[in-house]
Amino acid sequence: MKKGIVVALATGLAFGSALPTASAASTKDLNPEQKSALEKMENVKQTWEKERNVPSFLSGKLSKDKVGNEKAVKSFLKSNEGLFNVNTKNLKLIGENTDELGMTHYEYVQTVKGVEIDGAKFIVHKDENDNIVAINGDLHPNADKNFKGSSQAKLSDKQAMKKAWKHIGVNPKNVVSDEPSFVKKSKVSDQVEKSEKVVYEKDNAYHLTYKVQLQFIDPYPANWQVYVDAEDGSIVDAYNAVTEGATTGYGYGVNGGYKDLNTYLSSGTYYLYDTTKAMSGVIETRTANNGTSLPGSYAVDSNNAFTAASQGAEVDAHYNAGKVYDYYKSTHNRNSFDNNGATIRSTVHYGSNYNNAFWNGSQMVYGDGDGQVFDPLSGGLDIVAHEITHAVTERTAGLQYKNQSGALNESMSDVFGYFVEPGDYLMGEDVYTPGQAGDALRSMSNPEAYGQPSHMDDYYYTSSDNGGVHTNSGIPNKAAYLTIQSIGKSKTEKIYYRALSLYMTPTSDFSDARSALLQATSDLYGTGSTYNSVASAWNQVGVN
Ligand code: L5W
Ligand code: ZN
Repeated sequence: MKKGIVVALATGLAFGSALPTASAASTKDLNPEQKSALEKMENVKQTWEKERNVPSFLSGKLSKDKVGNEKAVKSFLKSNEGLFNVNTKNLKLIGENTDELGMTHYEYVQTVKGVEIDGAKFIVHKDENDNIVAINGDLHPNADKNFKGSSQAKLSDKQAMKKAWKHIGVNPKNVVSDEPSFVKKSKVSDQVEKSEKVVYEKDNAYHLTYKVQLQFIDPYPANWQVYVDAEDGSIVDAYNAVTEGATTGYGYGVNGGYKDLNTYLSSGTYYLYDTTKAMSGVIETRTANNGTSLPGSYAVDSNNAFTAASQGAEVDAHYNAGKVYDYYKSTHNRNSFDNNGATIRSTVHYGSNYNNAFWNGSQMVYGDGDGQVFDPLSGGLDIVAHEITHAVTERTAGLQYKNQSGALNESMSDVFGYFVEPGDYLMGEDVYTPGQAGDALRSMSNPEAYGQPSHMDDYYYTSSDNGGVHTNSGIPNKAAYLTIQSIGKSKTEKIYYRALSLYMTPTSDFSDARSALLQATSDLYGTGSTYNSVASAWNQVGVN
């Protein structure tokens, strides 16, 4: 509905002289009856519905005589029929309530041949002294004249509902409503579909319709409003009234930091569901609710503020996954781990006191830690980068997760953890041993500090941990550290990504990694000093 602007009129003013020319209710549009009705009112503020030439909001002292009851209200309306342009007989009282200020509000709906016009509510407000002080709502002066057809429906409401389901292309047998599970789902329940007869205005024509409401949450959130012509069954109008869409919220991470979040609103609930990555799938975050079944349920919030302490793990998993996506896209033009826009799913609150995180071949999984060894592991951006890099490695080099290729796989995850979160050469420090400052799970610059070798002379032979993949990764980690120190992060990350995605294979060992990195270096920077620096880094850890 188009609304005009509000203009104030002082009583007794020559009508029109105070009206700005831009006013929707230009005085020349008012008929003499309207003018004279308004002149009898005092201190009128008014807004007009321009196209129908009826007031949509009037306030002031609108009634001369006291209006003590509904009958008096009706006769006030009748005496002002020329102003409102509708037959008072067609206004049906649907509510009357007196508020704590002593004002009484009379609610009417306009009808055509006894059938209500959809949305045509009109309210008369009187103060405690029985003066009408405001009138507002939606009036349809041409409803009778432009009413199409008869007031008798040819369709039954069952037939109308069938037409509505057909129109939206959903089989009612396949929908799930959000009723509690104890409600029997043997048939489409009243909650899922409703129908009522209304007159519906479309392009100034008035149709007798069934307003059919179809509400369900699966296969997608819906609150369809379908207007089915009651005579010929055609669809006069239809829209889904569910408020849906991408939005931004916020929350606090594991260590209390404020984070902006890309979220999604559906049916009044906010999801950690990020649809903002162009040409890509989504980034979604779930919770296992301290169980172990995956993928778990969506992490949600009722007001888009993920601020509860228990939501810290969800906030960081979501926020950090977005950061890692952005790193791979902006630095390597890689669109998600599969370079084809795959959805990045994380599940937090996995198990109880679980001191680990992993990529399970299709998603990330994070424990909460026991609070001694670890805080919730998604709180470490380098940990999140480590896990997503396992997915990248799987889809590129495919390094087998055992012995040297496995240690190389682990090292790639740590090294890209550094690239995503530079600043220090430590791994996991943000969530590792919360009671102890300055320590970490691993160090790339000083692997020995956390029990890892940094030279082939100290290679650790074991049958546990798939041949010591988390131990021997210290050797390639140290080579990466030496390379970064020598040629800088920017060249090193390009070399590493190129080697991982083009030259390493599932069985690559340390020596093959050296060859792959040197080939990538030669491709990108030739065989001069940069090349020599990379070779030297590997020489220093005993791989030559
Ligand atoms: C952090 C703790 C262990 C790193 N995965 C790892 O291979 C870790 C997962 C999360 O080394
Ligand atoms: Zn790992």
